Amino acid sequence: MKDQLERIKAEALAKIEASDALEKLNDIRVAYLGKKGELTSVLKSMKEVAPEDRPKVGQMVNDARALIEEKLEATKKELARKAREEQMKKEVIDVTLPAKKSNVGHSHPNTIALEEVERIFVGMGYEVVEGPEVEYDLYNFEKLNIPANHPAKDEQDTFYINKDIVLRTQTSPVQARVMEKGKLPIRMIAPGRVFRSDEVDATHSPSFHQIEGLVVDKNITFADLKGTLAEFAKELFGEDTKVKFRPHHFPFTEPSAEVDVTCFKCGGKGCRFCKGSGWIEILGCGMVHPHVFEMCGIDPEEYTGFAFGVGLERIALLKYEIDDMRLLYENDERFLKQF
Ligand code: 2NM
Repeated sequence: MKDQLERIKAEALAKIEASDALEKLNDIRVAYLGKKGELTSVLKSMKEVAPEDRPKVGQMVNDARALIEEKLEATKKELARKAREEQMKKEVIDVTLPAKKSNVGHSHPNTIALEEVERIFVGMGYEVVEGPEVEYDLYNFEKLNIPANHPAKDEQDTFYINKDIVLRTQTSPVQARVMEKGKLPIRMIAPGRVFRSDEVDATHSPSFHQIEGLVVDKNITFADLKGTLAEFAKELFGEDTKVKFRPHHFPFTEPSAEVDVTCFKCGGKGCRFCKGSGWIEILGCGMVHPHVFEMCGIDPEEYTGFAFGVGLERIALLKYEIDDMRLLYENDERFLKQF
């Protein structure tokens, strides 16, 4: 019986020693210590042992059991440790590897210029309003005092979707829509993409951007227009900038003017940048035509207002001294990353 116990013990320990997985350990536990296990069957055959030897044999069985259990437990821990070690090796992170360079873009010069213009007007209490790029002829032309047969409506200038719908040629239809809503007074700018049937060259594109402004209130005068735009020019091009208003014609304003600013390169003396004149043209403006007010539901006897329009690309080209508008649309990174 003693030999049998020793054999069982040695066998169990050897198997435990040789096992390389947690599940195998469990099988060994069942095979030796389980209800039908080998050690248990030794206990069951105790009746064959002489009564005086029974306590001693019982003690031996218990010792063997304790030893096997101990060995099982220790091996289990060791296997778990090894498994964890393996996993750590597999998941190791090499912190010395150079990081992947993330390519962060930045604002397009048009966007930088737009945000600058918005900042200036929002600072003066204006709201920024957007509207549809595909517009009714009614809002793009009719309500802005540009009737049928007006030369601005020529197919040479305008992309027609059908006879009533066009790609907007200006952002003033946004202002016609705001006026029509009737909430007065109005202080707004309308930035956005506009479309004209132009050939591409250094200063033209069939799709470009405009920022138009509109102020409507009681007692708004041409002096308000001049003061506002003079302030705008100073903020955009520098404190010493002066403005000059030249009479002009727009269908939606009367009187109308074009505005020049003193050249910010030479201060007005005349240089290559301003082609020797000392002045640079930047925008068009005027007092809103009474007829426009009427068509947009505002009483021109009670309200007056001024409006203006600037080309965003023109501002960007001037501010960043870019000599060809096409550069703004090519999206060549080598060009864009300079701003
Ligand atoms: C310009 C020049 C002059 C203008 C007029 C209006 C409206 F909606 F009030 F009639 N919005 N913008 C305007 C006036 C635009 O762009 C060169």
